Amino acid sequence: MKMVFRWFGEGNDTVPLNHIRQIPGVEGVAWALHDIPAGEAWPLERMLKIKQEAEKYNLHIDVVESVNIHEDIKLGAATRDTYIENYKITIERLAQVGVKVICYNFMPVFDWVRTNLFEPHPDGSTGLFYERAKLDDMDPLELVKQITKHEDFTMPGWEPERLKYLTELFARYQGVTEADLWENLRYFLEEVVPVAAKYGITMAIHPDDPPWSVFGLPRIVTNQKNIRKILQLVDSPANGVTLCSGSLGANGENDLVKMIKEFGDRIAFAHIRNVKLFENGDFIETSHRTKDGTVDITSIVKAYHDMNFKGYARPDHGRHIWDEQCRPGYGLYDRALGIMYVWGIWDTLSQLKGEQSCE
Ligand code: CS2
Ligand code: MN
Repeated sequence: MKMVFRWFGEGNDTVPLNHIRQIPGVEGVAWALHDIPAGEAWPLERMLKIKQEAEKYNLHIDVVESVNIHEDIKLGAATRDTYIENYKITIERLAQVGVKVICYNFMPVFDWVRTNLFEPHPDGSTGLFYERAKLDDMDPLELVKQITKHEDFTMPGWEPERLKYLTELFARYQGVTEADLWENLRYFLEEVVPVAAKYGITMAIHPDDPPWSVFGLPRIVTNQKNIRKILQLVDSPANGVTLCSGSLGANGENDLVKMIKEFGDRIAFAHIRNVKLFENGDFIETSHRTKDGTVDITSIVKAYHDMNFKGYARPDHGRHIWDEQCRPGYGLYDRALGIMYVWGIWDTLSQLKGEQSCE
């Protein structure tokens, strides 16, 4: 398992690279050019600059999260081919700087959705929270206002350029069904997966967060059956998955251990996070520790260990603890604790098996 840490880039992240490299066992950063609008080709010079910065701290840049997909591709609009061509150019350039995995998602309009970024836990820390009844009653524009009211940071997936045309976008999604979204994903994958394969890159789709429809928009990366179907749409090792235990775990019916066993080597990137589910359908992000949430992180790490997982992994969101000034979900402290929890399980299992290292 190759541990990485999500990093938003110089000047755009409160966590500096020299701190990231001090987290035990972290070898690289999961990065992106967050200011480039979806649909544009990423410039090579910018990629080279990130590589140079990371390498100063002995960190690799093998994993990109995310190269976002233009809405016209998800909508299957006539203009999609231009954006797909740009995506292919980005893949080719990313390969030139040594990237191995591209994480992306296929959620219409929004990326992850929560109703409160600072919901208190009993111990005084806070976590990202989803209140089902509140969301069901909410106008999407109101939610955008709430998520973006903290002007000192942009939240990934809630970039201003994406939100500018929200009303228009919602109108365009009227009548777009799950079947349409499947068809548009198939079209996209048939175009880009052969290019990724040619350049030794794996495309790794991230599950929808939460894994159900919000605001009436279709969502399809939601469960084992659908992920199986996605991997079969283009049956190539270059068509992989980012298995996010936090996103999928928000639906108590998703069995992550079963998914790890089934998808095996097609998991290019493991996101490890715990969430606590409530009976009314609400959930809150917790520490990584198994007993703090509903997701059995211990068994998940064991399943990766049992299959001798060689892919990349990262802690997913963390809580907001110790008054850290940071982007909610993306502080240093709780994510670093999460990494140590994962290594604790991993190394113990290795030792029980008579292995030496934490590779
Ligand atoms: C999520 C997403 O995993 C996460 O941190 O909050 O923002 C994720 O990065 C994207 O959906 C991947 O494309
Ligand atoms: Mn994730």
